[in-house]
Amino acid sequence: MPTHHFPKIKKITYEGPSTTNPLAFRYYDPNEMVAGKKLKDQLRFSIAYWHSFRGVGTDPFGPGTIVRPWEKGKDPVSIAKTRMDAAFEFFTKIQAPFYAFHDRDIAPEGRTLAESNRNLDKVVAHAKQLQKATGVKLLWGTANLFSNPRYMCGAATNPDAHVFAYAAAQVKKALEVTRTLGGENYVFWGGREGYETLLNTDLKREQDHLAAFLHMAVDYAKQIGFKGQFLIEPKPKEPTKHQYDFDVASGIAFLRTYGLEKYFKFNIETNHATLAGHTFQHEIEVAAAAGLLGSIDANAGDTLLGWDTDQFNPDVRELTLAMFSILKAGGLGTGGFNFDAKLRRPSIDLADLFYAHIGGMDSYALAYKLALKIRAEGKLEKFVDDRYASYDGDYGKAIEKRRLGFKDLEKLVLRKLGEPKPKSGRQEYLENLLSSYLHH
Ligand code: XUL
Ligand code: CO
Repeated sequence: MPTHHFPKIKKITYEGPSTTNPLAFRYYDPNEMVAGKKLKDQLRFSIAYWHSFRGVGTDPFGPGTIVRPWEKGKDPVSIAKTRMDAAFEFFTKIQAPFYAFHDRDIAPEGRTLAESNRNLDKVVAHAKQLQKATGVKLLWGTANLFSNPRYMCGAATNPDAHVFAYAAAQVKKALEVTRTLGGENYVFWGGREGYETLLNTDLKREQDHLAAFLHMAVDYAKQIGFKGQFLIEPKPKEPTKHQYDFDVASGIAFLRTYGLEKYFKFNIETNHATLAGHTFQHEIEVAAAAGLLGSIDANAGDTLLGWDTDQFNPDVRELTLAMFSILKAGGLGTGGFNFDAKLRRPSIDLADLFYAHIGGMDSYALAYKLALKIRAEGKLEKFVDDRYASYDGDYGKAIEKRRLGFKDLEKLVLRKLGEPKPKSGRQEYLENLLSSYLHH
């Protein structure tokens, strides 16, 4: 594999918390054994192709600012292959074991679907070689069903069945290439599956169509022997005013309404959680409570901005709480931590791509270790267990088992229990306890 796209930057290695080298890890030591496995196998970090190799820093007020030296040449397929060489050099140097892509990130869209498919096949063959040469694996694949103008009114929820059919054909191919590359999951993010105004929208029909689409994907995966986990990535708004996969709770309701809950789990993105008015940890807990926690799109928003800024997340407190809930739920299974995060518009140097991911990976590695410690000491969990201990007692247990009704409980209160004794929720004590782990 050619290794000349980042000539000034060597493989990033672990140098420990006291290093002053900005191109070294302080907490992420990929080969460190933690909780019985190498850290890289515990965290399963993944690089988002669309941001790190297709993002150029555009915003609504101006064009791209980020110019990469490998983006040269006339033939878009050869440029795509060279770009992919650069990407795999980066994955290797940053020590990320996985990557994730949309079909149109890795290969250029052609004039027809047939041409797009041919382009994809050529680049996928190249990806297969690079995966083999480097050992880097595909965490998930997905289809871009939102950039091309044909999808301006949605893909599976488009009022035009012709667009639905086109999107189905595109996802068919994306599933095939994800299988070819050994993708461990396949993601559906809503893209433009939502509405701008109810004046022109049949909401019920659009939701029925989305469900039909997802059932077709499940059926086709069975036909081609794709065994990866399907994931839904909720987002409440942007690009549409209202996205149907608003948050995990509405996603669960949707999946159960249409008999899809056996086939899907959730890919939870930090910034999408905050846009929905939730914390990251809340979305993780809601998915975990339903047994549907799948994977994480690791990023952060800006609390002062109401859109998806997709930043790398330096907030170790937030991440420790998230990790705590993920560990409590038994981990992510085939999922991982995919850095769905992009450089700021003025961060134009190749080194910035490294600084960004070093920060992201270190924050998660530190948070993971802190969460393990919190769990090992068990003080937080013990507090919560004690708080609910009355449900382990005789009538509490009977309530949980639904063996008692209103009449029984009325009798119990009138004859025996009387007035409950208030107990403190101890929030401030618990905040201090959490801080004691963060500022050790
Ligand atoms: C958009 C977003 C997507 C998905 C993949 O907000 O997060 O990049 O992760 O389609
Ligand atoms: Co995402």
